[in-house]
Amino acid sequence: MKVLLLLLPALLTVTSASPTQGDEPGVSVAKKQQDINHLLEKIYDRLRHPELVEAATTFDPEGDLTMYTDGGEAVRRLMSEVHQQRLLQKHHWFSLFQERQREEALMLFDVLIHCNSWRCFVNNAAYFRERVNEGQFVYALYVAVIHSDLASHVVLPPLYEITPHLFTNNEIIQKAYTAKMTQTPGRFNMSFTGSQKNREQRIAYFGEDIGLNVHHVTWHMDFPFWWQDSYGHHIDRKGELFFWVHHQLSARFDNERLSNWMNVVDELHWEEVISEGFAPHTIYKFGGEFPSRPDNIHFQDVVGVANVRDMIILERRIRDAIAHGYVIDEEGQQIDIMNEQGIDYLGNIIESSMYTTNLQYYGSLHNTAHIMLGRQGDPKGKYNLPPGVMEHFETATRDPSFFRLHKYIDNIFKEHKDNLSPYTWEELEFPGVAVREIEIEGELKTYFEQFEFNLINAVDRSNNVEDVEISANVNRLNHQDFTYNIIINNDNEVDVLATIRIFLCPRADENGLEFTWDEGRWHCIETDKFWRKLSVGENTVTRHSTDSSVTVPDPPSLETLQRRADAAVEGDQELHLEEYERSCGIPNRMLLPKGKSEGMDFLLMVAVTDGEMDTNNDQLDVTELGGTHAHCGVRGHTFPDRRPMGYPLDRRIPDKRVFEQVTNIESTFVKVFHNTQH
Ligand SMILES: [Cu+2]
Repeated sequence: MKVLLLLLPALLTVTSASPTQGDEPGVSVAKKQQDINHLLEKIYDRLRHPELVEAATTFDPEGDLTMYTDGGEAVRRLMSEVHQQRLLQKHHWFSLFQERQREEALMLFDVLIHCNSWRCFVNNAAYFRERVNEGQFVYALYVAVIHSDLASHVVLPPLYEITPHLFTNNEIIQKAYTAKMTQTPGRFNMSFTGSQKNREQRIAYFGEDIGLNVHHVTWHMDFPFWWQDSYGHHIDRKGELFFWVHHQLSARFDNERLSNWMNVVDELHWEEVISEGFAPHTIYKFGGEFPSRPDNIHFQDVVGVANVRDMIILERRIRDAIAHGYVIDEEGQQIDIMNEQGIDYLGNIIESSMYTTNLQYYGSLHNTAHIMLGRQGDPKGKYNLPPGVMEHFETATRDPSFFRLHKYIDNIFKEHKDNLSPYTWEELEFPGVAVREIEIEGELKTYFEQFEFNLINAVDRSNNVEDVEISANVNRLNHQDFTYNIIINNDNEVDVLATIRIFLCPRADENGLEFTWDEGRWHCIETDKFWRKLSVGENTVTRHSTDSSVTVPDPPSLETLQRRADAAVEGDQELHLEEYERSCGIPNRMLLPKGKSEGMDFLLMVAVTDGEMDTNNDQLDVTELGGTHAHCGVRGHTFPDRRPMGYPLDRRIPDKRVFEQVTNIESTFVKVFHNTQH
């Protein structure tokens, strides 16, 4: 990502030797990176690194309460649970959707987020790594690194290497154990679940992509549903982002389906059968196999979670609010949602997050639906099965029912968006600005490639059996890099700041029937959004596909992070990991949908809108705000784009002429080719 060189000057000075703001001097980012690497190595085993072992044995979390910004309140709570032995044991599965398990993980997060020095952070992490459940530890540490200022610039290793069980299948795990026990290095080909008899198998490469899974789980760590502002800051437009990110995931899934001659996915119905079953072929590190679900089962009440009828009632209350145009808060006051903020209220209510206006009344439709779907294999708990794939953000998108659920949720949001009045000419235009030409340099071409990732953390460590090299090979979607060249005229007498929004929209359904503008706009993929200053006269705006603000590059492996951090600590080289700081974002290689070998038709839309009006930051034309702001915002800041997410395609388009009349929105037809011979 070349543009990252233009990042805020502060980032450029980050080297192995530089202290970070607000922390004790002398602790470099490289040292912090090293600590995190060691903390996450072989998480099912005891700590090995001498410094951390020392911390885990001699550190007293309650020894000096001045090291916490909350006076030690959080640490006292957690320690009292430790002393009373109330915490979930180690060597047990962990699910964030289990209330008590989540509470415990958050107790640890609460301790880490209230540390006022790195020493406090790392000592507590080491101490509790040896005392709390491994899944809870990993979750708390990841979320704390993401949200704590102390850990800024630290890169989290890809989760598929830290908890590989949640990203690969049991066949591979078994092979990994055999390789280790027989001391035979192995590189195993990992195939997607299911067989070719299953139509859904055609798009398994999407839901089972390990990079997409990392994006999904990290997004939910950046924007946790349990977040409260007392942790230190308010998360801007969290509800709206919940809508937008999942809407985009649904749109991407539908585009993959269309690329494979399948229809767009149908929504889930509480009173109809769940047509697609799912056999996850995935195993917990501790707790056995993930439960399967046969085809065409009727939804059953889940003991201790919810009845199907409760879900229908929650849905009705929400749809009623949308029809009324207002939601109600806990005091019974009405909050108008017939405006740009309405979607944020609805997102918070539907997910639901702690920002919901009324948890008691609107409940938690999305989160509860995840648990309901996860338990359909054992709804009464008769067989004591562990949670299903839908109960982990790491594994949820594997199950086709994930996309049915999210189409259902998305349609509720659409009902609200469709109630708002369509954008007028005035709301769309950018006076004096005209898009003259949109050209793509390079072909839009996708292909599958092999990717290898390390499985060493999947197997136990033993004093008697040496580790051998073990890795998995997966097929994953990629595309050739390309460049947009956009010619834009600025007929104003002054330079203007422009927001450039790029969307890729499918043109026809699986039968080749062309979508109307109003149908098609809901399936558009946001491929980029950025800011540029337009000089008076003609401007050629060049933008590379690798710079997209919806995507992230492939993360470095834990081994690379270790090598780089070690070298930086020893002073041999600088760390320079800035471009990997965020793992929230669609993998760049998945920017384009697969397309077809003979070429699949898309409409590429470029909307150039007034940057002065729709941004929160006047530096936007020279900074990239950490890369992935379009789906992931900017950590600790307001969302940089003031317009509704998805603008200008988020509202009904009853008359396409309004889009044709404005000069600042133009589109062109493109084809996406899939190369099977790569
Ligand atoms: Cu999600």
